[in-house]
Amino acid sequence: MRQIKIKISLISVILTTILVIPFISGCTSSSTITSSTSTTTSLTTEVEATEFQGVELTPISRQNNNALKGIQHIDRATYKLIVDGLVDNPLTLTYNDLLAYPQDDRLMDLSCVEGWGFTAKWTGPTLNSIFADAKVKPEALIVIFHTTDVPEGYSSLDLSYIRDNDIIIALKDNDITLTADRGFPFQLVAMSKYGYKWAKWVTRIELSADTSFRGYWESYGYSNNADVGGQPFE
Ligand SMILES: Nc1nc2c(c(=O)[nH]1)N[C@H]1C(S)=C(S)[C@@H](COP(=O)(O)O)O[C@H]1N2
Ligand SMILES: [Mo]
Repeated sequence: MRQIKIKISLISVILTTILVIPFISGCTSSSTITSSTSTTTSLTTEVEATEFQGVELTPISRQNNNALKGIQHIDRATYKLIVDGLVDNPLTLTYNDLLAYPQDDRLMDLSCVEGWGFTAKWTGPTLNSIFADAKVKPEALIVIFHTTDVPEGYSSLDLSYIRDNDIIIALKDNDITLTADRGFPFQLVAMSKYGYKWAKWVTRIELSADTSFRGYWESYGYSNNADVGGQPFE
């Protein structure tokens, strides 16, 4: 009789174990699924735009690429954009600082001087909003873009051109955050200027009065004005 009682309680322990353990592990795995789902969601919410303002966009997969020293890899967590030179308030901006500015959209063609081009939706802060924070001095005439591949000054544009056209720096292309090959953290959207003015991988924006400055391509004779349709060489 005693033996039977022990056997019954043993059976009930085994049964309880069989019934309860899958329930506990089921809970555990379902909460794991929930958290991994939310992580996945935050990475996949970006959907590439195919059309903007009634115009069909060039898919990113068909957008050509140009990099004179290969793709530059910039780390989002440690990235800093310096805005200095002829300013009263030099800035050091993180990637999150750039995201915190109002983000404007532009429908714009990038036309490489080599003959290819594409149409995209570009999104990011205006340089005017950043320059307002930097308090640009009245003496400033040009804006020099320093990049990781040409730190001494990749290219430049007139400050009046940037102001009058409300030029943006694009953090997104067709609603997708730029990848390294596309110029992460941003590409300058140099409206109506040849592609070589569309600086990628920018780490420093310098306000200057030195109108004799010539960027990388410009020093090889490419037009400093770089108007699309105009003379590519000076
Ligand atoms: N820092 C940097 N920016 C750059 C270049 C480069 O080599 N280095 N290439 C330029 C050229 S020639 C063109 S046509 C465009 C191409 O931009 P995409 O790669 O987004 O198409 O980037 C421009 N910006
Ligand atoms: Mo180009």
